Amino acid sequence: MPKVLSQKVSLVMGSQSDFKTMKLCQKVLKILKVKFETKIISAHRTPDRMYKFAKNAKKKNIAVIIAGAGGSAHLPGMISSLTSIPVLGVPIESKKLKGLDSLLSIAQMPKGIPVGTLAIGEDGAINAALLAASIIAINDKKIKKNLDYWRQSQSKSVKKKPI
Ligand code: RP5
Repeated sequence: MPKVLSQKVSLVMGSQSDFKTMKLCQKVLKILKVKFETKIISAHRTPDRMYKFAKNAKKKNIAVIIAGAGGSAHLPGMISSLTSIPVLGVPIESKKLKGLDSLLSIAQMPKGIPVGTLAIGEDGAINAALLAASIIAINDKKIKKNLDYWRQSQSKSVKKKPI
């Protein structure tokens, strides 16, 4: 029987400076035991790297791409234009506009090439990992179990009354 490779998430970001936020994504994927790889890919500083990455992603059994970018954040949209693998965009909080620029750049994709857009910054990074895990869980019972357990623990951690 041929070995079925389990599907992987690819976590990419435009700059080393994005890792402060995107490492939370890694943290959640690790907790949920989702396989992933992490790369720096910039749409404008390393366009060849971006093209090669997006074109080879399917062959590498990547099921979901999470792309974090800030400012004029075209990385998620450009990757999505090169592959039909679902792309989740995390708007990084920028210095000048607090990430509103990143959010609008990622969310306002014209029709035809979608990017699933999360919240600005750390909340977005964490939710991108959870959403990627949910997509993987469609075909992976172990990940579904881990995700269900994570949600139950979250519910249990909420106190019934404030102290
Ligand atoms: C974007 O420009 C990156 O995603 C980053 O958020 C932003 C600033 O990059 P650096 O100047 O810190 O490398 O491409």
